[in-house]
Amino acid sequence: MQIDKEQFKKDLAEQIQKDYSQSIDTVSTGEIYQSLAKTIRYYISGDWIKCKDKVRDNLEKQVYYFSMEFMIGRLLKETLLKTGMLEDVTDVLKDFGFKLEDILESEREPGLGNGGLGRLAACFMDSCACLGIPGNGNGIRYNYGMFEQRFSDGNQVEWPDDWLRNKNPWEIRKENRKEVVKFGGTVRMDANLKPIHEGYEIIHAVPYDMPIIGNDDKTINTLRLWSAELILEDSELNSVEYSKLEAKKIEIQKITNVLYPDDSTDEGKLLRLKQEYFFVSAGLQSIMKDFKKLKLSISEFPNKVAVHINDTHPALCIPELIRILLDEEHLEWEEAIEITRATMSYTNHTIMQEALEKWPAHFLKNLLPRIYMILEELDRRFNDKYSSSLTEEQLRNTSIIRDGYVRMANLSVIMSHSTNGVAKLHTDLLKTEVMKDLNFLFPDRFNNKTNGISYRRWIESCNPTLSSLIDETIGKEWRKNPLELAKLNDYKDDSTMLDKIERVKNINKENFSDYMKQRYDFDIDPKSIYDVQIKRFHEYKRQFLNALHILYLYHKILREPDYKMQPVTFIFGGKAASSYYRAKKVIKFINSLAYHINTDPRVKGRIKIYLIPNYNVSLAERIIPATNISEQISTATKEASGTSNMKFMLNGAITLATLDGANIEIKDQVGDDNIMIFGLNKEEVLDYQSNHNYNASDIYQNDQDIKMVVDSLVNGFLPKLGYDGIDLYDSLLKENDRYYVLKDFHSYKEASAKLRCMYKDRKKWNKMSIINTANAGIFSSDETIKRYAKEIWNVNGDF
Ligand code: GL4
Repeated sequence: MQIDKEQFKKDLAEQIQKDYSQSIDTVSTGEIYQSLAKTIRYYISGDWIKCKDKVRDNLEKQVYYFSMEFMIGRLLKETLLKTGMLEDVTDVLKDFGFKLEDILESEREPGLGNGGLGRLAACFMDSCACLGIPGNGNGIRYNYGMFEQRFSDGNQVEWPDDWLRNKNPWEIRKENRKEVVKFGGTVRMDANLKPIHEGYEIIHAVPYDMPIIGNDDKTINTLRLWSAELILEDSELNSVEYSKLEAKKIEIQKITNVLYPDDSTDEGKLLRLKQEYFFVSAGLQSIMKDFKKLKLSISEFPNKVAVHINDTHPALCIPELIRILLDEEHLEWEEAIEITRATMSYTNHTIMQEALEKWPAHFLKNLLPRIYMILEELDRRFNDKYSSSLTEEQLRNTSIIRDGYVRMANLSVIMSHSTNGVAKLHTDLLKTEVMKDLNFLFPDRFNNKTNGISYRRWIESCNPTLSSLIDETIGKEWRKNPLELAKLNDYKDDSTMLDKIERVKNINKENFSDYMKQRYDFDIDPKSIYDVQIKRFHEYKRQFLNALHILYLYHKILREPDYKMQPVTFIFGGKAASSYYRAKKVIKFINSLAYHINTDPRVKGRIKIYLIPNYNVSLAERIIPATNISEQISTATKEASGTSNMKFMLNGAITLATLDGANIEIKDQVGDDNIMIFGLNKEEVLDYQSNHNYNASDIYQNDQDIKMVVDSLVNGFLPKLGYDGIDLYDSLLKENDRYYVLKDFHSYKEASAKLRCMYKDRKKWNKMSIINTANAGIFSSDETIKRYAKEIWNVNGDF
């Protein structure tokens, strides 16, 4: 977008005056950020309106991506880049005496997600807009996002993330588009067998819309987040006593107050279910209203609307759409089912049993009686249709309601036209293990869509130095078509280019080290190898294995004071769920280890270890460009895909990985020589699991190195760890090491040593690095979204 700098200056100053009744030289950077964002939002609003009009007037099919999480990250820089306003706005700010960097830093990151699943949703929204696909997000506007993580005595402490304290300048509250969501009550059938829902409580859902900007200045889609609010002028409130209003308001707002209510109690679980229905119902009602304005036959609905269910959290989309079609549009069951199935598609993001959602039937019956009736009918129809062709066991595995639970994954597969996994291995496991009976019934519905990442954020925005080097080398075409990065393969033996690659990495490492010093007073040596594991803390992701190995190196250095090794800084980042006891013990372990290693003069800087507090998207953007070694070490079969693995690869890090998730596809891209693989593979893990022939104690008893590190969890070797090592010790020996940490220990140790040794030959390392970047094009979320659009959503377009 071409802007007139003088006009922009005036508009910005005026916005500041409106917002703060102050002149520009008296406001803070945080205040400038707010007014700047609003000015930019105003500048793009014309295109936003045009885009909505175009979609409506041309009766284009729209995609609605329903997700409980959208981890969008900071928006200012990305918006400036995509609109082409970055340089002009930097100049304008300079004229006013401000540095863009400071303003960018004052943006609070919306923490509306938890990990990969939420970040994927954000990358997908970005890709839809950039490809010109009318794709809208539908989610929840949580008052408090993912908690802010701090450490106290090495333990994780959770602080509320009050991200809306200074308001979100990108959003627009649309009270006139509010919807009513009904909870509770009873349902009876009238004389014509039509359901009458009575005695329910109503909650108003108010949408807040944010623009999702494409990079051609034209497509601007909408991320719509719903908030539960008390609307004061409504007649329903006549029945509420004035003195009780405040309490009522708090009660209502609770629904969208926090991401992940504590689900260790029934009350917390119920709140989560309420959240799920709340945004699903509001979203679908508003979609139906827009559709009806088109004045088409209802049978056209699936031709104009695709609803995507991001994991099962929004699976209530299915009975909710059926409810609308039956009760409000008065269709027959068969047609309602057909339309619903043709509209819905579902992505499964995990095979971890504990994450496959099951709701106690009585929760649904009480909270959503009409929805529960629909679920019962769907289950009855399914059983009627398939009971003769399935064994009792197959029927048990596939039914929607069984043993007093509603199984959301089965509902999603049975009632949608497409179910996809997120990496080849993951899809394969869904088809052959976790959902094999559903796959037997509906083989055509299962498909793979390997995840992807947005290149705008994960290289262009976060790694400008590497991006410019790539521009210089192969031209700028890769920014439009990331597959063009393959041209870098031609430079893998070009020593000038390899030197440049190294220089870029070193600059990024220095920048990162400076930032860490300034923000946390960490002393990171930019000459050391940056070996990084950033992700949620979970046993299957095995930060524990990484930490045990560091403990091993520590012992080795103490035992052999002159042991020579390439200095390494081990960097961790990630949060543990607040109720996940063991993951929190791993955090404590890493922090204790960091304390001892970083303060022990005998180590002489050979190894250092840092756990960066409050890992989030903005931190990832700083760490990833600076990383040499990317740790992707989950137990094979457990990580559905991973996406940070792709971000690291793109930025030239070398992956140290198990054969899990998308690591396998990364290996296929770069070849065996440019990735370091270790550990058990899928077959070996499945074999241990089915034959129960794994014995962790045997390994421990018969291996001196392993015994030494495991014992140091509990023998006082790390005084800071205190008694907190006991649970971790037990996880290995009492619980027989469910994630095969001990089994993989040696191959991990050797793989890690080999990589460090390879780093000595910098030319070879830089070559591996460039090969990684060159072959990362396939993991662009644009490529992934093109496949979703064509193969799942049936959206046409010239992409
Ligand atoms: C996850 C997977 O754990 C992760 O491997 C995957 O990359 C991501 C996006 O598909 O989805 N599943 C859940 S649940 N959370 C995730 O991050």
